[in-house]
Amino acid sequence: MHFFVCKPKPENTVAVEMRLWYDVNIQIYYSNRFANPVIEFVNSFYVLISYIQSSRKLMFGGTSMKFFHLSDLHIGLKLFNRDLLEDQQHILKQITEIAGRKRPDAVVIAGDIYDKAVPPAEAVAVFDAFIADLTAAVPDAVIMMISGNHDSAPRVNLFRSVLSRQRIHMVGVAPQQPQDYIEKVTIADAYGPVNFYLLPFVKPSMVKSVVGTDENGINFSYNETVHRLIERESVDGGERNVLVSHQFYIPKGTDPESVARMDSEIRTVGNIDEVSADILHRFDYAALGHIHKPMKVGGEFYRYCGTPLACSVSEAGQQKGIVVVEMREKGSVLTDVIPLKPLREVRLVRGELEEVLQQACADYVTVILTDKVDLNVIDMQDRIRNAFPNLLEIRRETQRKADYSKKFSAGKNLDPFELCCSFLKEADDLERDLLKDVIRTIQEEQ
Ligand SMILES: [Mn+2]
Repeated sequence: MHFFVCKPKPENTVAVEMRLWYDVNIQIYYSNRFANPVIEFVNSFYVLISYIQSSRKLMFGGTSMKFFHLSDLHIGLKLFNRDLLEDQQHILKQITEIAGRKRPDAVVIAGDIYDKAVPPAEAVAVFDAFIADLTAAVPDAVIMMISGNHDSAPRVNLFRSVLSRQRIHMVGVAPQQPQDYIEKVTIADAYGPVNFYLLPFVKPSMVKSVVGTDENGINFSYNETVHRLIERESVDGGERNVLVSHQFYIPKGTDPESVARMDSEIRTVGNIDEVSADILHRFDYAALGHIHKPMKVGGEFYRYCGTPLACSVSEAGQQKGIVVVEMREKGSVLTDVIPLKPLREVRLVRGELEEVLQQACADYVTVILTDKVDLNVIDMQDRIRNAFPNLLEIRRETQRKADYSKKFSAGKNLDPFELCCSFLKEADDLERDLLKDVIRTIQEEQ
């Protein structure tokens, strides 16, 4: 439960203050026009009830605001041409159920709502159902989301001002003009206001009319752009502030190549999109999206929550979850992760064919075969597909490749067997025996 602190006193009202409990006072503002005494009474009754609920929390603890940090839903994503909509529906339903139980004051989705800028109609329907279910499960919660690099900014921005009146803030488009600022949504709890800065994904070209260009009229780097965009905001350091953003933040001085990136992320050549995370220090918490593996960026409270559902085989084995953030008094933030259980895991199954077949399951599986002997390809594929109805791909680990890096030393007088062995370096005893047989047969035929 949250309540909005109404300060200063609204115009044309009379304040009536009463003591509720010990030092908990409430103020009710009556319109001094008394247009309709019945409505005035009903309104003040609602105000009273909401203050009593808040005050109860104040007395029994748990007054701080809690929010869910999610990102990278990638609704509509296909994994090896397999439609994940059923899996995505399952995970979104789980998020809704957890929200119903934990009752967060806000739910934040830090970009990449959809996988494609123009999502298929079925994906839009899944997202629509998710938001409808979520608002039904937690009608008091404020829902905030931004567009990611996979989303279409103007599409996410649709009905932005209309939806904001329903406490749903869908911010698709970043500031466009010098007079525009990052959308700020303020929610108050017993400790005062918490300001959420909702910054959608930006490319330098998208905000050059706001942050400017260098002396030659060339766009600034991603790093310079995001820094300038955030630095021009007047962030009140005395209040609690949260940044919601979808960029590639890395701790200052870190090599971007050292950050574990997933196959489902769009990467820029030469990591030109990196942004130094020192800019995040203006905030008490940064709810980030873009990196698909859950990780922190140079601090406990600057973090990527990761995808709620694995979007690529490279994410196999990662525990996905919702980051629950509790904002207590200024300087005190608590985080917790609630694990999510997918309908089907994304897994790697590695081994020789017979071992692999014993691990039959309905998960999304990439099979890595380590067999050195040749397999009947058609038969092998059929057997694997039977064992794994949701097979993604089959990889062969032992691929015989010629080593072109070394020069062939024709000067050495090698017999045919030695020559072949020097080429097939990894051959085992069985294969060597086979090789001997073949060479002998050929020599006998000559
Ligand atoms: Mn993403």
